Amino acid sequence: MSDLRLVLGDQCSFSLSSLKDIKSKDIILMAEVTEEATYVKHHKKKIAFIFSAMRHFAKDLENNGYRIKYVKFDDPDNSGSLQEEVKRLLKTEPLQRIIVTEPGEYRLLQLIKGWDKTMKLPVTILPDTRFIADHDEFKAWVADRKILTMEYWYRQMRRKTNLLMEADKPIGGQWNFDKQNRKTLKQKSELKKPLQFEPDQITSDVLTLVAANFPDHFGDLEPFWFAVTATQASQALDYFIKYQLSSFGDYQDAMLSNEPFVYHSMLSLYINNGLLDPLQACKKVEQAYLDGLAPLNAVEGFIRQIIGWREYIRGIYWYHMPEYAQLNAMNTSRPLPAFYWDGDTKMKCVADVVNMTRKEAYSHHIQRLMITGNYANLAGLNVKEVCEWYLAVYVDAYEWVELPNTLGMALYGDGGIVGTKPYISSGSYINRMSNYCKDCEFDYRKRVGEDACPFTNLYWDYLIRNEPLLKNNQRMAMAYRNLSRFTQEEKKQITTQAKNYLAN
Ligand code: FAD
Ligand code: DLZ
Ligand code: SF4
Repeated sequence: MSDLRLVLGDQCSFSLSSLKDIKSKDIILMAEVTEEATYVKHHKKKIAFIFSAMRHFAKDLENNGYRIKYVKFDDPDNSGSLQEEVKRLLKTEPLQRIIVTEPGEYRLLQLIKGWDKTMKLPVTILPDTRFIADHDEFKAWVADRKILTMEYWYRQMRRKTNLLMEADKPIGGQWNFDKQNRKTLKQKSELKKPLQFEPDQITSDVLTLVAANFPDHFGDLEPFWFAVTATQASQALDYFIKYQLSSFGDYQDAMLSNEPFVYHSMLSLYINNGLLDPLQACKKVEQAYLDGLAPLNAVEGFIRQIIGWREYIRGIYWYHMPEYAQLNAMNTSRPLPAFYWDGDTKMKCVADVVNMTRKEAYSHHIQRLMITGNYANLAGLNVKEVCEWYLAVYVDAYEWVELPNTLGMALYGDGGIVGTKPYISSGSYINRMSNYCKDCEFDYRKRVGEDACPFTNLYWDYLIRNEPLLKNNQRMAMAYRNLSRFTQEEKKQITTQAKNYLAN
């Protein structure tokens, strides 16, 4: 008897554990379903990317001789859910077992775990071996410590992968060159965009389908230029290494209006859906350093994002779910303002990030953190609504990676699991790292007054409002020392203006 091998939308990899030891009579099932496409209202480009990559991967599997059942979204018999599609296949094929690589979302894992009973068939859920560490390694690491500092996890991953190592020492004599990676970029020099691809017939069909079926989802569908095959994603990586990697480190934190990519790689979407293998990508980047094509601060910075942050974030998610998704340490409840969707705000920085997000389904890390994330935190926006926004609007977003980044890193909603203090900044730091403020109606220096920058005003208001929660945090000591220099009258003015801003 044969087995059913279910492959999910973000599992477009030949190296998948569920495809290992596959027998010629086994059937692979891939399905485009309403339930997955609408459990949050994903950006149109994200749906198109996932469907097109799925269709290309299914074709590759077929060309390699695998038996595959591919259910298109507009198949008249499509039931709309993965569970019902599995059941439908079981009606026509005598299958003895369901094999699947574990999904990246707790909700889906729970659902699949229940199939043993609902399908009356054994379900084998295999580890996702596309990550460098498995769940047990992370658990063991957590067991040894009170504070989960990413840097120490990263060092463990460096030793494990042997990336940028000389025997047991880091190349260059230090593990981390982050201090060199905060240069500002006030004007556009020769910025290149990530490598872009013309839609082929498969992608064009998907674009028509998405336009017809998801008209009320956020975002521009076209122009659509993402890689949708492993070969194209690998070309995008090579292009990044050739043209952008050398400056990646220096300008990692820099923001420029109308420039969503700066020197960022725009590879997360391919790594997360399986078109690019994270370790192989890091090895290629390491090779660029060894060949003298890129400096150590850039190469180390890039590798740290992937083997350090990416693996750490995933570890946090699985270690703390499902309780993690319910946390709201700052007790926030303010509804998400409409400008997160339409970009209609006088805050130049926020408008730029939202507009870029609408256009590209992308913004880079510092924009997600210091602009939309920082604002959400300072304004006390409802954490669930904010997390749902991030999950919907970014092409690389799956809950395992989106949730700890948003709830933990950006909102401090996990009360200090990911970060030891809230990531908050006033307009001054935004001005230092970007060119937004010079064209803004607000004045980044002012905390009160008609043109006071909302970030600057809310930064101080946040400290005042959250003093009981934060004043004993050692890492907030400097901020509270600065606040203590304000008179009661100054504090009152800040608070009054903040109330006004938030009400409007
Ligand atoms: P680069 O800057 O070129 O970095 C290289 C690679 O490192 C990325 O491709 C990515 O694979 C990895 N990486 C870097 N930082 C992180 C991180 N913090 N966590 C995990 N991987 C990282 N990343 C996602 O992949 N999906 C998300 O849904 C997501 N949501 C985020 C939400 C918030 C509020 C914040 C602050 C960050 C979020 N990130 C998310 C992390 C990071 O912003 C993106 O990985 C990055 O912007 C992707 O763009 P890039 O490929 O150009 O990255
Ligand atoms: C995000 C997404 C979308 C939009 N559509 C599908 C789909 O139609 N079929 C599918 O198998 N997966 C899809 N996905 C990805 C899943 O919702 C889910 O986020 C990941 O599989 C978690 O690892
Ligand atoms: Fe953003 Fe304030 Fe600068 Fe305007 S002045 S761009 S609101 S930080």
